[in-house]
Amino acid sequence: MLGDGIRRNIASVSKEERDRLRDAILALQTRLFPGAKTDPIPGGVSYWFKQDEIHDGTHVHVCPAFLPWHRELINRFEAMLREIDPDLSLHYWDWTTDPRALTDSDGNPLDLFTSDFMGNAVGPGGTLIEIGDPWKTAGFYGGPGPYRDTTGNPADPPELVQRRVGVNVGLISPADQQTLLASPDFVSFDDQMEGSGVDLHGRAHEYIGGAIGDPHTSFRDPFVFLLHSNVDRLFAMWQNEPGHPERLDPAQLYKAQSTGHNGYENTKGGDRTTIDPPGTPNPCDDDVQACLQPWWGILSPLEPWAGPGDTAQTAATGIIKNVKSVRPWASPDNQQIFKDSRDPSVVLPPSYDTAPRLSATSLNVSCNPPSVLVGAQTACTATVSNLDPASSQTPSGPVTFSSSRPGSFTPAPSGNLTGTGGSASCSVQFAPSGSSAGAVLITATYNGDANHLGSTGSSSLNVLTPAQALQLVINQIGDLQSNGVLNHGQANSLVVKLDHAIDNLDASRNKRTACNQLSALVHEVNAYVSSGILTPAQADTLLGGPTGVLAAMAAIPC
Ligand SMILES: [Cu+2]
Repeated sequence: MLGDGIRRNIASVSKEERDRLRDAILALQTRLFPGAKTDPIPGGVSYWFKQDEIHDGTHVHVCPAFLPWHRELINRFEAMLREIDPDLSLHYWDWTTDPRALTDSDGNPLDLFTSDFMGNAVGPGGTLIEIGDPWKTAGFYGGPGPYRDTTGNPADPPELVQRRVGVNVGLISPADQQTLLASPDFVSFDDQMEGSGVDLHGRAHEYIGGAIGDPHTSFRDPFVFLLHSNVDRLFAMWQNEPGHPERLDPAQLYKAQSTGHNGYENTKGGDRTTIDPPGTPNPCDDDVQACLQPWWGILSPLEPWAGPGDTAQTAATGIIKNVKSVRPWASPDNQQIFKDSRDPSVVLPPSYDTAPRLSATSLNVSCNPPSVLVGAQTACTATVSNLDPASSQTPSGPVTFSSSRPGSFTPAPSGNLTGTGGSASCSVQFAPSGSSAGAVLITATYNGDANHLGSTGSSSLNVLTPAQALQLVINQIGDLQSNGVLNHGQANSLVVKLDHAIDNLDASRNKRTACNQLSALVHEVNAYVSSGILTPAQADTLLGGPTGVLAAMAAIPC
C-alpha cells in the first residue's frame, strides 16, 4: 500500500504513514533552492516557502487554468515529498467529513488537527488560532523576523499562520459534491468547483479559515495540500467517468460539450487565445499585480515553471503582465519547462483510491392490479431509472423481488432489466398464498452495474380473502342503492346472496352453497343489465375485475 503511488483518503492510511508525510513536509523547510537571499531574483528559498512564492506570484484563480495549474502545482509538490521519502503519496482530505472527527482504518477516532500532525484547528469560542506545532518550531512562520510581508522576500518567513476550522461556513454536503460530479462538461465542472457556480473549492478554504481562507496566504498552511489533493481527486473522478473519453483527451477536455454554453469561446473554461475574458474587459484580467484573478487561459504557459513571463508568454498564448520571476525557473538557473494546460502530464489524472463516479439510480415498483385475491396473480414491475443528468446510459442487470408475506413469483423472483435510454424495467407475476391476506410489501432490489449504483424500491399490495372481496361488492351495491340506481328490493336481493355466500366460504361448510349463491347473483346482475337497470359498466364493476364476484368465485374451489 505504502509506495504504490496511490493518493488515499488521509484518514485511511496508517499512523506511520501520516507521520512520514508530516516529516517529509517538515523536511521541505530544510532544503533550499540555489542562490542567495540577496540575489536580484531571491535564491536560498526553502522548498516549503517556494510554495507560497509560486502561488502568490501567479494567482491562477477564477480562470480557465485553475484546475490544470493547481494539478501541476500539487504534482510537483508530491515529487518533492518523494525526493525525501520515495514511498509517499499526497493524500487528501475528503471535505464532506469533519477533519477533527474522522475514523481511522482501525475504527478509532481521528483528529487531523493535533500537534503531531496538522497543528491547531480553532481557538476558544471559535477564534483564530496559530497553527502551532509541528510547524512553528520547524520555522514555518514566526521567529525573530524580518517577515515576508514586510520585506517582500520569499526566503523570509510569514509572521503568523492561523486557522479557524468549522466556524465561517459548514462542511460541503455529499449532495453538492454529487452535483459537481454530474457536470456535463469542463465548463460546468469548473464553475461548480471554483468561481461563478457554487464554488466548493472556495467553501473548503473558508471552512478551514485563517491563512488558508485568503488566496494571498493560503499556501502558508500545509493543510492546503490535503485540500487541493481533494480538489484534484474530484477532477480526476469526473475525468475518469465511464463513457467520457473526451475528458481524457487534451484536445477535447476543456471544451464545453453541450450547446448550452453558446460555444466554448464564450465561457470561463473555454480554450482561449486572448487575454480578456468575454464581455467587458477588466483591467485586472491580464495583470497579476493589479488583481488576484488574472485570466489565465488554457493556452497560457504554466507559470512560473515555464520561465519569466516576458519570454514564455507570446501573443499566441496570451500575455499576463507582472508575472514574478521565480527561481530556479528564472535566471541564473533557468530550469524552464514549457507546458500549457493541454500537456498530457496535466490532462491525465494521477491515481486516487476512489473509483470513477457511478450514476445514481432509483427503483420504482408497481403491481397491477394493486389489489388481488389470495391465489390470484398480479404483475409486479420494477423500473430502474438513471438519475444522472450527465449520463443516458441504460441500467442493466438483474433485479430481485421479494415479498413480506408468503407467495410465489413466476417465472422466478428475479429477472433482467430491459429498456432503452435512461430507464429499464423487469416484470414478474406474484400470487399471494392463502395465509397472506392483508398488506403485502413487494420489494425489488437492483445491485447496479459497471456504470450505475444499485437501488431498491417497494410497493404495497392489498391482498384480499374472497370474503373481503365480496364485502367490497356489498359496499358497491350500497352505493348503487343510495344513488337511486337500484331500489331497496333489488339491492337487498343481491346482498342476501352475497351474505349467504360469505357464510359458506369456510372450509368446514358447503362451498357449493357459496358457489350456487354467487352463480345466482351473476344471473340476477345480468338480468338487471338486460332490463336497463344497470349499465354494462356498472355490472362489470360488480362482477368483473380482480376483486369482483367472478374473481372471488375463481378463488373458491367450488
Ligand atoms: Cu485552493
